[in-house]
Amino acid sequence: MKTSRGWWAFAGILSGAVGLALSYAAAALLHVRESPVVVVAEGFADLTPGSVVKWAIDTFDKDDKKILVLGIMLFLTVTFAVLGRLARTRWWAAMIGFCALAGVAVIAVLAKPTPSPIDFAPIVVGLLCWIVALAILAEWLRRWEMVADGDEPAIEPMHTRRHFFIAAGATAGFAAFGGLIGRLAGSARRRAEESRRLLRIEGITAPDVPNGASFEIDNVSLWQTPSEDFYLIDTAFIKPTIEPADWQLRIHGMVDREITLTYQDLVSREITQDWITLNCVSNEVGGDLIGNAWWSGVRLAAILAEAGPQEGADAVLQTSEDGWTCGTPLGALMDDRNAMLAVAMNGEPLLIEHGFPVRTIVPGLYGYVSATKWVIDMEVTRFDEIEAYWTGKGWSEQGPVKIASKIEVPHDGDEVAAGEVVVAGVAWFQHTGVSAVEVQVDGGAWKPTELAATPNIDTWVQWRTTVDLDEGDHQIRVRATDRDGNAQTGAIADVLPDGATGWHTIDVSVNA
Ligand SMILES: Nc1nc2c(c(=O)[nH]1)N[C@H]1C(S)=C(S)[C@@H](COP(=O)(O)O)O[C@H]1N2
Ligand SMILES: [Mo]
Repeated sequence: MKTSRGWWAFAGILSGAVGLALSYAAAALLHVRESPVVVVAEGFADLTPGSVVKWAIDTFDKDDKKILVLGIMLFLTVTFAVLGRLARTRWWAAMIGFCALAGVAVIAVLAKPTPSPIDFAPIVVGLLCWIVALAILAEWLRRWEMVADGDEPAIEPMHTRRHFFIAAGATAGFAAFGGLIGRLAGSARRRAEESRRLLRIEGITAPDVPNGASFEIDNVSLWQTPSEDFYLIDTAFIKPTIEPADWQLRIHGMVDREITLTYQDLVSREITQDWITLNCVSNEVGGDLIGNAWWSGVRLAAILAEAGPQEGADAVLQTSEDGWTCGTPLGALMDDRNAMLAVAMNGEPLLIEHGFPVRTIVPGLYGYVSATKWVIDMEVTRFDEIEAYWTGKGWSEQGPVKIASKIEVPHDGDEVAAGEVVVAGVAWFQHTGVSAVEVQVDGGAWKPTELAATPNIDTWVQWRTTVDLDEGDHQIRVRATDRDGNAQTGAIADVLPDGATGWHTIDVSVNA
């Protein structure tokens, strides 16, 4: 009995299918906007002459994209069959084939406007699945052939054949499973995106950058960080997709009255809005893990007061839908600062990545102890009774922000022309405020800079000055002083356990 070439082609197609299905699932779960096949289809469409595209649109109407994807799938099916047959005698050729297909997807992703590393993950998943699946199936096919050729009479022929079919069935099962996961995850995301798009929240106004807050200097951070550019930090491998209608927040623990809020309950309360700068405790001196936005939401002080915290409570353990936790000082949530359950950022409902539909924002605290995205539970408690996600990993229990400043113009390592050089950047000390920013050249005297306006003490402030630099290498440093008159320390501290300190220092070479 001979195994037909057909079974090798079949193994190739099955391996191809499982790789495609799992890459599709990976794309949906990781919220990569499109699966590799769709990215390739789009890249293909971009490269196609306009007249052909127009013909396709006219001929196939709205189905033109589907037909393109279908065409690619057909091409892939044939290619997988060929690669499967090749694998019988020339394993390496099949591997080169898989890598070439993955390479096309990589090129298509690179051609997109803003590819991020995560966009390549589905391709890697697909390629690995192709190789592993074909290796397993090929192994059983080879044994089957050996038995058929009578090389190894010790093995029962039916037995090895059965093994091949079991492996093939499992591969097909994985492919179906991947397809299903991809569909489900993708549709949950699409539904959440859709409800976010349709959401209208009463009382939310569009941001309006305060007069004089921005010096409009190129390469200095925009005073208002666009939501799409706002830094992202979370432990959620799969971002929660919560529909507002399904969202609830339970406030319980050391309270007189437990409260459960629905989304409707929340947004029918009085809306508070303000400019607030949020930063990460992991931000290195001079780093980018900081952003400033117009946040809209409902003040937590009033809600917590209704719940009635009991004597002795000093903390609120917040939990997100994905199980992340943080411990926030009860005082910071109840004093006069604008600690809120935010529903909008920059005048639009929160982006899913930034906590849709509801997250916490507390001016003056690092994100890791306060800014819970996808928040669903608040337990009023005591610090000595809780351990939160990061405090269990060596980070400090309390995370008040530290005063900081950075130089954004010139950039570290820049070459500039001798003479008057503009030096500018931002400084921040949320909920205390910055009163002065000074720069120092080559360790000389500290020189004051001009500060832009700020609407409150919770935002960053832009600063600028000019320094006179002559030819050669120079070092520029910056330090801020807070509104209580305390200057930022030059002592260097690591981000662990409670935030970096030290003066941001840059080197420039000045040309004649
Ligand atoms: N659910 C959840 N919320 C979270 C986190 C997280 O890992 N999970 N990380 C926190 C940290 S460390 C920071 S700095 C801020 C960042 O918020 P952003 O991603 O919207 O900029 O979110 C906070 N909220
Ligand atoms: Mo953070």
